[in-house]
Amino acid sequence: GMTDRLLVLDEKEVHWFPRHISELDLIANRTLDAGVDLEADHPGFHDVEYRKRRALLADVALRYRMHHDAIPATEYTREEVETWGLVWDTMTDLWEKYACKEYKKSMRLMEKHCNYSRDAIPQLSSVASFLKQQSNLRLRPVAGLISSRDFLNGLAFRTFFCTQYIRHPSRPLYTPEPDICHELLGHVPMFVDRDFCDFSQEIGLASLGASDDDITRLARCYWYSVEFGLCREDGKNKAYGAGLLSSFGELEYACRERVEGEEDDKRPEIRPWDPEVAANLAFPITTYQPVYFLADSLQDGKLKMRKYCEGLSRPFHALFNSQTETVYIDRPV
Ligand code: HBI
Ligand code: FE
Repeated sequence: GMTDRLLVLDEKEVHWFPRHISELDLIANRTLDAGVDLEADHPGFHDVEYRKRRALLADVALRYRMHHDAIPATEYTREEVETWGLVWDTMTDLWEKYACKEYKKSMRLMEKHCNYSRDAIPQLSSVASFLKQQSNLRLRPVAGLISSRDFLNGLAFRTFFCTQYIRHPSRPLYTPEPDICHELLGHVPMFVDRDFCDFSQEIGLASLGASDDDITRLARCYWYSVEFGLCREDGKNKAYGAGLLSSFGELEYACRERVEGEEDDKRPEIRPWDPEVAANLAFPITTYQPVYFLADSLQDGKLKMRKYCEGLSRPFHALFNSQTETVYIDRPV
């Protein structure tokens, strides 16, 4: 298809990339196998009802068209709401202690404007219109995991691909993949913050037409910041990464202060946020992270990210016009 083609810019070949937001429809549905078909070790693999539910929600995402469609309402079952409530109840004290101030502030707003509570799973459509208003971030339903390139290309358009299904009820505090709890409780409150959206979009813009090696580097930067980032606040380490903010075990592991006499090998390594270092450090996906990166602030994290992206080699510079929802490119003449 056209999205697999190369573009030729100034006699250099670059990977195809979307130029208008509507073209995200061309990449959003390229779900990786493990994104739609559950793998044999998934907690829901043998559960026929669960698999039907997943297929239904996948269908909503696959049919969605950017620009034409409002996100359809989803009626969640009682069991799904119970899973959500359990995650919520487990996380509330931990957020109080370890979430960054931007997260906590946004959480109050989400409660007020988007019906965030332990008793109901908020509707994506309501969350999406709130985010549009606050930070101009867009949500776009997706059926499951997509490639790093496709996922990051969405961020260039200030668009976050968002799953809608929930984890299997047999393991309410575990999920091998993003789910609605991870998206709405981990990512969304951070996306109320404009600096944080700029930060994410910076990575996205750098991913357009990037080489495969640069995509790997940018995906690592994304992982160590948007998913597992820490920032300094009043002399303490707080979480702004969604992977931490939606994980009861790892949030405490990453943020709690050292206790008297504790051995170093029980503690994660914490390094100052440096995209150049993060870009070259592979990460595990099935265990707690051995290394976390600590930014001075979200603002500082964003400036360092911008500087790093400017240093990547590409025959053009990409800019997003939010009025036309188009990416423009500047080429050296
Ligand atoms: N796909 N649907 C979806 N959600 C994600 O959070 C996601 C993804 N693909 C790749 C990815 N995240 C990251 O791990 C980076 O590779 C960008
Ligand atoms: Fe995530």
